[in-house]
Amino acid sequence: MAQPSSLDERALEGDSLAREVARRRTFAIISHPDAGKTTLTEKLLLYAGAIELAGAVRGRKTGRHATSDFMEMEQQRGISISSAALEFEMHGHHVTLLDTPGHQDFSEDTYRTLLAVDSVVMVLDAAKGIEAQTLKLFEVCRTRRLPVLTFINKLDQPSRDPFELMDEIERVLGVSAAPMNWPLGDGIDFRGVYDLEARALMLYERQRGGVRTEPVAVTDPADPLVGEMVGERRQRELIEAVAIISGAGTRYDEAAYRAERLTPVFFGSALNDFGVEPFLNALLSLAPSPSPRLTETGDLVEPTDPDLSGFVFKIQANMNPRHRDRVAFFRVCSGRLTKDMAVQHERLGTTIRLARVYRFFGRDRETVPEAYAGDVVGLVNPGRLAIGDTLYAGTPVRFPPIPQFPAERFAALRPGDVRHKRFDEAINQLAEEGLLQVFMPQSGFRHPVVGVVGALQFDVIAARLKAEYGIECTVDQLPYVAARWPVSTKREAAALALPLSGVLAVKDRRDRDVVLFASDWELRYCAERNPDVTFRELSD
Ligand SMILES: Nc1nc2c(ncn2[C@@H]2O[C@H](COP(=O)(O)OP(=O)(O)OP(=O)(O)O)[C@@H](O)[C@H]2O)c(=O)[nH]1
Ligand SMILES: [Mg+2]
Repeated sequence: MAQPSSLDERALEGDSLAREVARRRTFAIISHPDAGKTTLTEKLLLYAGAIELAGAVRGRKTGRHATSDFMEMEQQRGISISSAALEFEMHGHHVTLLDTPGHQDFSEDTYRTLLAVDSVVMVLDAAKGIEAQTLKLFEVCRTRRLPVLTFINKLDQPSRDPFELMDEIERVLGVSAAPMNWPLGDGIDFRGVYDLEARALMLYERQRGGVRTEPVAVTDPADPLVGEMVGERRQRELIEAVAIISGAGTRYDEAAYRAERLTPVFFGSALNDFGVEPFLNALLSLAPSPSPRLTETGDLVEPTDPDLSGFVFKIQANMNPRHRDRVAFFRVCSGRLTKDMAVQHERLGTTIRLARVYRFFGRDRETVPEAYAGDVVGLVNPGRLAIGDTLYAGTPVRFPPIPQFPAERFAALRPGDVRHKRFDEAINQLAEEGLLQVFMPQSGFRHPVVGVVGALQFDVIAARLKAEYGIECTVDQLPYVAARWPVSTKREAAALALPLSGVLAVKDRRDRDVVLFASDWELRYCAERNPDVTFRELSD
């Protein structure tokens, strides 16, 4: 694209950049497994008009699967394994939504995704409140300074007292919780929610074949209409609750939300489409547009800065059987990205051309002519892009590296047939995605040893090797719990003194020495016996 020549043109260009940035909302949905992230995602897409029919997490009856659970194993098991990017337009906003997996074995993928967003939706199961994995992910949001909106889900099932849930959010997460609506009953007794600001009842009525929801404006909770619609007992409870909330409760405060000191809380039921539409509207109006990003040197890159910059936070191969390729997911942090533009590859110190730029919708993709700060685009550029790479045009920048989680489980992979080249290629591609680390034993086994963070990842590896590469593979789990890269502090490295058992000497993909340890005991033993060697947790 030609550079704007005159001052006027530059000002116009700046205006349009500012407009594009202001209308963008980029967020991730997080929670403990099974709270309903994928279901909520699907319903948000439905309201946004981005899909016509909601798929189910376990779509056996209808044959329709959730858009964000596109991997075969996700559909079979009804869990999310890998984050999915979904982009759509709504009410003049350009929304990028990232549905993340809740299971801790896949949390590295979730952590990376949290680097690419500007805010977060936290989903809680109304019967369970704050669960372990939600707490962990919330802590990450806090360190990343991400504002959090809360959706308390599954009110159609027996739920905990809403005050107790609010109290738990405040106590366990250490933030204020500001209710935006209030539930009337729960489980089979669930009658809907009262919108505290709009003073409207949203009724939840079970009907054959579905649920009817209708906002009904009322003057306040004591309005006789309320009693008519939900019964006297529920009305009394609501009057009491609203009195407590307006007396001692936390009110929504934009500055506190943006500063991660407060989370606005909404109640609903994603599965029954209840409370999803008002939540989506609130999301668009409350969630922040893309914020400035810190570079590795501590400078801030403004989203409206005219020079393009951004980083790769995820790589995934073979997302769609029709396109067997490797996609690097790139978060734009500033400027305007246009198709075919030439950008600097910071790590390689070379120029690359962005010839294939896509916008994603689950597994589906379309070519994008341009993208702005906040957007997540898929770049197809096999082998040249790695997780954490910065691309820029104009002023050089480098975004902070994306830390890799240390592997805690190890297994030898034995392919059924002997197409070694194909097998090596497959393993290398999965390693590029950060799904596994590959090691070659120095002696003993002939097969590669892979390291992962959680055991479920072994199932994913076997399933993907079969589905995507046609390789049947046996996974033999090995009794090691840690990998360390020995680095000698002396110039002439002596041979390592290793115990006779409980360790395995291997090489990594870059042919560096690595030792696998069966327990802390062997690790301590080695550290004591090799005082001139530090055992580093990660290679880079
Ligand atoms: N009763 C009820 N069930 C729900 C509701 N929302 C989701 N579910 C069910 O809860 C289960 C888990 O939902 P998912 O959307 O897959 O949960 P998730 O948070 O995406 O789970 P992971 O991605 O595996 O972490 C599914 O069986 C859903 O049908 C709800 O509002 N009410
Ligand atoms: Mg899910």
